[in-house]
Amino acid sequence: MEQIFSQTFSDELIAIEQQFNAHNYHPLPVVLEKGKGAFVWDVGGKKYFDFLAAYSAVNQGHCHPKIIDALIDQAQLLTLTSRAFYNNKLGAFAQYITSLFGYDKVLPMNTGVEAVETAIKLCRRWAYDVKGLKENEAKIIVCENNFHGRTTGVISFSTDPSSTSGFGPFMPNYIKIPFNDLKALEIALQDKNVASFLVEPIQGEAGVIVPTDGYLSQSYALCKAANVLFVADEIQTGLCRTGKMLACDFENVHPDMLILGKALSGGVLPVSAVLCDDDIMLNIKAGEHGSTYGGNPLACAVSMAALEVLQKENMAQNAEALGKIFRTELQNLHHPLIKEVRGKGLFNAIEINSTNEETAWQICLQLKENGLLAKPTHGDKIRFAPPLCLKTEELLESVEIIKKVIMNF
Ligand code: IF1
Repeated sequence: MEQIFSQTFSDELIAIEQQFNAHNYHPLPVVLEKGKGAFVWDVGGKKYFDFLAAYSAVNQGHCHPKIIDALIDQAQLLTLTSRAFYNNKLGAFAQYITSLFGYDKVLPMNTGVEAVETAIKLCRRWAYDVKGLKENEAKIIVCENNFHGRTTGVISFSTDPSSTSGFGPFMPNYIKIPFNDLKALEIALQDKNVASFLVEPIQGEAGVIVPTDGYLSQSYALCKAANVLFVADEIQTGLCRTGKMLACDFENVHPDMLILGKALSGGVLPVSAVLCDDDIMLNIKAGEHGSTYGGNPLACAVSMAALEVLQKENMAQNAEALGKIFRTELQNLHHPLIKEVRGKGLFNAIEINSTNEETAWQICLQLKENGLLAKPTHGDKIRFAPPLCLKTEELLESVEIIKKVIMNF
């Protein structure tokens, strides 16, 4: 009886959302009402392993007590002043995050794509004021199959029709090259009007595409030789997801510009940031960039707690260890349905060996029935990215669920 009630209730909630909310997503048919750590519960009280972690925004685990405490304490004091006035949290946050990542300055924003747009403006301004390029001629090199957000400016350099079709016209001066192709980068860098190279250290939306070892360090070296800024979009790969604080750390690359978002707030409210040194950051003067909520005291308090939790709970080390188990267990399955298992840390995906795009979706529906939530990306790949607080025994239980579904499919 309980099951029928909760299914009916879920259906009603889905119908209401369908009627009054835009249809810009196609969610898995599950209605969630509670999250804690690596788990979420639907309106019928059914518990699931959350293997999406809100696209890596909930690395610290759902409703982490220390982050929620920081939210509640600050929310009862001061939430937003705008940057028209100083507040007592932004300086502390800026000092904390710049010292943690090793940069002179931070420019705080809200969503990831706003930070990407901010990075683009900083690169162009640096190109004109420091590199000496002619106004409006700066170009930025990006990779095919990139995902950096959904504003019209950022989709201007997307190669994914589902991101771009019907949204033109687009911003010019982007050079698109294949990901993980140093020769293509070398050739593109011959254009003297290039300001920067914007890259995801691992391409997430494209299906967790891990580049060859050395790609990041050699790309960085090519950019330095060409006086071009190396800009890492670590919005999804950063903050312990791949087994290090930053994916760039695997190759000891210190990007000229670092873009963070998502787990920067532990999934509590949108916080993003661009970090770089003074010779880049200080070219934007007072009144030339900003946002109503950027750097608000609530976001600063939450973000400092979110960053602290990652370090104190050794989430990078945990991601590294559990990720190895995850990939080994699934690779050893040698199941014909699994074309490839790839990833780094707890940022993984399996590529489904099926001509039918529906297969990955059906597998995710079966996973849901068995208590694990994951979602396909680009048809035939299923991304597995749980919160980094997952325990070893929970990972092993999750792997058993995945194996069971694959074997019975
Ligand atoms: C959706 C994808 C993931 C990102 C990188 C910038 C942004 C994202 C590397 C923009 C955001 C989100 C957006 C969300 C789904 C999710 C996503 F599938 F879209 F591509 F994670 F892979 N750089 N990614 O991954 O950050 O403005 O969203 O805060 O749009 O459906 P945002």
